Amino acid sequence: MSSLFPALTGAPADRPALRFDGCSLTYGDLAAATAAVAGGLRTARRVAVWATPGAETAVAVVGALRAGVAVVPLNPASGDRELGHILADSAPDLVLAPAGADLPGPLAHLPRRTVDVTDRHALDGHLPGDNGAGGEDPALVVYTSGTTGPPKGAVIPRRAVAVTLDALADAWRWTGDDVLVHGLPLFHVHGLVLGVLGPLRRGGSLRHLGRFSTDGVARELAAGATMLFGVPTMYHRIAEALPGDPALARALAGARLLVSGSAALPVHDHERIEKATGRRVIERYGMTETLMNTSVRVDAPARPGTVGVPLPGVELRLVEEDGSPVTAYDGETVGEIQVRGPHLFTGYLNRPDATAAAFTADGWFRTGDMAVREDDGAVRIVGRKATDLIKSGGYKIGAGEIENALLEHPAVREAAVTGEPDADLGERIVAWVVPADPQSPPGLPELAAHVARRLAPHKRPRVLRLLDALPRNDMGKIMKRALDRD
Ligand code: MCA
Ligand code: AMP
Repeated sequence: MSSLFPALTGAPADRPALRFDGCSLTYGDLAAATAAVAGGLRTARRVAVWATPGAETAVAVVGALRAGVAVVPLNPASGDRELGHILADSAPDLVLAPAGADLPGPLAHLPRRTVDVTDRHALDGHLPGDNGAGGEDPALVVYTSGTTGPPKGAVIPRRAVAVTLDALADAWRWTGDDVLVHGLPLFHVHGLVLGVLGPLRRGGSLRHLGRFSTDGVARELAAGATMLFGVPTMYHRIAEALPGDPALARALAGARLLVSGSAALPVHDHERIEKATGRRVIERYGMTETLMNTSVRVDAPARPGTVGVPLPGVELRLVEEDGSPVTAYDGETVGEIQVRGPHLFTGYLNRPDATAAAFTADGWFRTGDMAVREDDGAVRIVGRKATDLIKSGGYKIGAGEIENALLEHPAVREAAVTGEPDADLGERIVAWVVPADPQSPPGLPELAAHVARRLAPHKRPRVLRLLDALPRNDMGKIMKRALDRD
């Protein structure tokens, strides 16, 4: 397969590539620094990357990909339980991390390689290289939550990365002249694949905010950035800030493209942003396992609330409960979205059972998302099959993993976790708990810290509701729909 990043060798050496807080790299810098990383990975098969929101993460990932080595991005805020699972499951040869990063216990036994973005080792001509790796070879193993059990590692091949980024370039007229700004985390598809590998594949540049803020967005868009990526929570915060921030409104008005994804952007936020800036936000729909499936095209009329049409190369269908395809483009008939094409992952690492369950016999991937097709072919997502998956701040979180973590707390006898609507996060995590001792029930801060320490801070419950007993059916199964809000 041809190179994932042709601009690394083809672009002028002084062309800007990446800017993170206090660190700017040109294509020349990046070519040399990633060659140094790649040169050190000759015998590795799979490496973990301590994915802080810094230039080291971009250099580590691109360096590994140049070496033909698969990357397992790690959330630096992951708790010991989550990290332990990911490391045991993915068995990386070593971890790439910035100098000075304080790596926690589960990483102690793994060889560590420090990433130095100022490394200027020239290619020695013997790099196994990008070109040595095939399209089916894994590029990334990204961990994603399911309804039950610990997260699964989605194995994403190199061809899927190339295909999805090129399809987005077509839909968005994304070129090397674009300058992207975002503050997304770098251990998921959105921030890493679209947000870092995307601009580098185009030969364009990225300015990463380190941490999302409306001020950072306004500053970079006013200073020449052309595109903004964000999750709906970020656009909601922009919509909230706009009335009191004319500089933000001016900056957004000047952008070429505003893109939202990872969860549904409420129509109200679409409308508030359009009213204040004259610019619409474009939605695209994807998944860790599928990368990007659909997008509103930059040349299509605005239609807030839809996620656009299938991207080039993506086969998409809606399927009824009984397996029959929905053929109506009537905006009403609901079916599960199933997709097929070269943008799909190859399977879950070490989980042939889960991989088999995710596909139909003829190779369609079952997304679990429910949608209708509008008369113009646009897809409108209306819900999700599994009630035990929660989308909070754009992160997918399985109720089961939080319930298991809660049950490990000595003050918890029984636990059920649900998501409920939240204006900022989309959904917030609610923990329903039967205390072990009703006389001294646990408090929310204690349970939130317990979950954050074991799993990750974004998986912590935001609301605690204490009960005498959980509602159960005759089989003893918890009836989540019977859990009252108040
Ligand atoms: C608070 N914190 C805690 C606790 N409480 N830490 C430990 N224990 C506690 N009890 C810390 C947090 O770690 C964090 O620290 C800070 O307080 C704020 O936390 P939080 O309230 O959770 O964050 P937020 O500011 O509300 O974050 C909102 C956000 C974030 C910025 C929108 O949710 C986010 O970045 N979302 C992006 C998700 C994403 O990229 N999803 C893509 C996956 P600190 O200061 O260290 O941060 S989906 C995907 O990839 C598919 C393919 C797709 O379609 O895109
Ligand atoms: P993840 O598994 O974390 O990659 O999240 C993928 C899920 O995010 C999808 O299955 C959808 O439920 C949701 N999602 C992503 N983009 C959108 C969007 N634009 N609108 C609605 N839901 C979305």
